[in-house]
Amino acid sequence: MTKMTKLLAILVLTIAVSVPAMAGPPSSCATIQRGSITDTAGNPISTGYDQWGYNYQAMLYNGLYGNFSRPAQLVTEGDNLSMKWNDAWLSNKDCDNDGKLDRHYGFASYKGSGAWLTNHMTGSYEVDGKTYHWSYFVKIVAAPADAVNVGGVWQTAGGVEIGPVIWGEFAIIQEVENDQGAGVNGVQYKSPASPGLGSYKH
Ligand SMILES: [Ca+2]
Repeated sequence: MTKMTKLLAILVLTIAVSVPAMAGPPSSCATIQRGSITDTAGNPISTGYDQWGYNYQAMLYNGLYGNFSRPAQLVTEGDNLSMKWNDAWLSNKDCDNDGKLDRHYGFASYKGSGAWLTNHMTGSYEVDGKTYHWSYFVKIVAAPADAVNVGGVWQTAGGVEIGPVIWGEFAIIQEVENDQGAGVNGVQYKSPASPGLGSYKH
């Protein structure tokens, strides 16, 4: 055994031993697999895609735009919507034991939580018998704890534009739009501070 191999083996062992004692989600966190977590209507959430298009375990939505609000009567046609989000936006665990998936766990509100969400919409429309396709992609992040809302635009503590305010505590940091019929193509907005989803934790 070379010195390096031995060192690596010791490192692996140290990590294996120390992980259970390290800080992390409490062991009492309920999981989707256990079946005790419910949606807002009180129905149990399960793993895999549900009838609306949510996969809460994988933190994904792939369905019709008209179904993202989980309507009682499913929409069967219309524009498509894909969403992705991170743990801070909507966790796949219930660690505060209220029977619901956690939002901004460990933080009083979304602001400063590092939460992010992406939406990708696609659709088509007809004008004079011709079909046009369009798509819209947007990245949304929770504003950092020290961000300031200046006239409807979040700014960093240093005064750099993060992006337009949306839903109170959030900022739009990137928009990409394509619409053949309207002649719209490509990046429509890119945050001067950063278009990176993981850039706004603090
Ligand atoms: Ca919860």
